[in-house]
Amino acid sequence: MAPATPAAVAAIIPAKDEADRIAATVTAVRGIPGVDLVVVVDDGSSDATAELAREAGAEVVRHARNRGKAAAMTTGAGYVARQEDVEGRVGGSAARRPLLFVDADLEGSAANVGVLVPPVAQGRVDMTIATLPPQKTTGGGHGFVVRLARKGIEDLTGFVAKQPLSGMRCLTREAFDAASPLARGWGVEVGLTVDVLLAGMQVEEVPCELHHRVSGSDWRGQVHRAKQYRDVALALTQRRARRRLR
Ligand SMILES: Nc1nc2c(ncn2[C@@H]2O[C@H](COP(=O)(O)OP(=O)(O)O)[C@@H](O)[C@H]2O)c(=O)[nH]1
Ligand SMILES: [Mg+2]
Repeated sequence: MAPATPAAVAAIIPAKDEADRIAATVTAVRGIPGVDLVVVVDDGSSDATAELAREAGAEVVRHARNRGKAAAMTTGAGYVARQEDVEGRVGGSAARRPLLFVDADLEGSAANVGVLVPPVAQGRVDMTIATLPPQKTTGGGHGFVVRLARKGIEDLTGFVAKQPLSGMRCLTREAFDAASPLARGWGVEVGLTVDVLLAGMQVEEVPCELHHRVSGSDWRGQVHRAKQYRDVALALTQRRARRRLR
């Protein structure tokens, strides 16, 4: 029988200016069964995110300049692969740790992403995605980006995602490789879902008790959503074009 807890999982936390939350998030992720490596990728923060992450027990990789979430995830996965090379984990991607991507703004609730791990570690699915309960504060968005993402994923793959933009995911190294190079910026989640499914792999959404900082309706929130829309649209356009070429 498969073990109840996997031998090893690597957690990757992309972070930009998360000094208020990163320590609590790292501490919670370090406590997840099976997680033996926690990497924070500090994407050009102007605050103390990197120092606080290190103090909380994470390994920290820094981008000198802000390069976006997808670039940070790629950097994190590369860091894990190099660690595994040093450890002598040979035998191709199957010998490598599943990767657990966790947003930096979840604080203590990040402990609950642990439910994403067993289905992947036990080989039942290739990628799990967390779905979040209604948040304590409501967002200022109107669901445009979510609808664009959901419809785009469904048209390309037939998969109907409840929360297509959720960043909390656990996936095998094979699944990560199938989606690489990752869709840029905020298109990364949609790109991952489409690419993993089109590679013939299994994806499952798993309810998870998570609470994050919700983008508001102020100008910052609007700018965030505009960038998300642009990046999601680009990720979908590229994948439609690729499908036409096949
Ligand atoms: N690498 C990287 N991560 C970012 C950037 N901006 C935000 N993040 C991280 O991406 C995650 C999700 O961002 P967040 O602002 O919470 O977006 P939301 O959850 O979609 O509202 C958090 O872990 C952030 O720290 C960025 O420019 N680069
Ligand atoms: Mg968030």
